[in-house]
Amino acid sequence: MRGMIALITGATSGIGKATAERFAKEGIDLILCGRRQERLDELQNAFQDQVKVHTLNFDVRNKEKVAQAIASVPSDFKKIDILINNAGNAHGLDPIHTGNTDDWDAMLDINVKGLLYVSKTIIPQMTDRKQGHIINIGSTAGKEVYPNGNVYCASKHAVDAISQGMRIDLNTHNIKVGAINPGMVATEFSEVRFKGDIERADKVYQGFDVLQAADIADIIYFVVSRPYHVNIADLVVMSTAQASSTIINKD
Ligand code: NDP
Ligand code: 8X3
Repeated sequence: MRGMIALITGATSGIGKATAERFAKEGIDLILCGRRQERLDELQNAFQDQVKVHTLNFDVRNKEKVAQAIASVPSDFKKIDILINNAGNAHGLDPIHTGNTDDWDAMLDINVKGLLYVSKTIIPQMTDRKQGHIINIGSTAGKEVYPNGNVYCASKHAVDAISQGMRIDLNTHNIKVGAINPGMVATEFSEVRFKGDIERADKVYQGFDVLQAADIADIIYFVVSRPYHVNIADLVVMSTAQASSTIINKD
């Protein structure tokens, strides 16, 4: 896959970071996006001996900044072959009647609108070339709803619908669109959800053999490395111990 270029949102942590590592190992040049500049710099230093790396610091919520950042990539990074729409998080875990409206805004603005803004900026160069691969990171929360998951689940159901819509609308443009929907993965996800309460976050992933970010990165690499006529459209991936959002075989 040497010579291909991937843009990964949310590359500073978790699934996005592990995917960047995996892609670098496979020779895929990288445009890495996130808001934490120090981490972007660390990633650039870590991978630049393996592949070409360009970093972009922007908040996916800001549509002007998204467009400016992506327009600013040097000419040798303009032909983006693979877009990994991964940036996102849950904010809060509250019943609908006591939920925090700032949390709702964050989840819908980042997970749904941010994904759309990034996609809108990148898709035209794919349709022009009649080639490209978009992978949206959904969730089991986009396939079912769990107690107190309300708006996060809604945001991931929206990602599910957007993935299907993209696949339909981009069909005649020869563009591959797929979604990968993980169950629980041990990342900074719960730390963000519980607003820095590490003890509470750690408990989410204790007592069972939870998926790691590298497990998802392996699958993402498998998906992007299929021949061009093969499109893995939709995958649900859970740890063996997990049967649904609420059924987990814990010690
Ligand atoms: P992490 O918290 O480890 O990573 C989230 C990434 O998103 C970070 O790189 C963060 O970068 C970026 N991000 C968050 N908000 C913004 C923003 N406003 N603008 C730009 N970038 C942003 O979580 P995960 O790796 O677990 O999450 C990645 C994706 O996987 C998300 O879409 C999540 O919903 C999904 N997912 C996670 C699961 C899990 O159990 N962990 C399971 C199923 C799906 P920075 O802060 O530097 O901007
Ligand atoms: C993350 C998985 O079950 O914590 O999307 O919502 S879950």
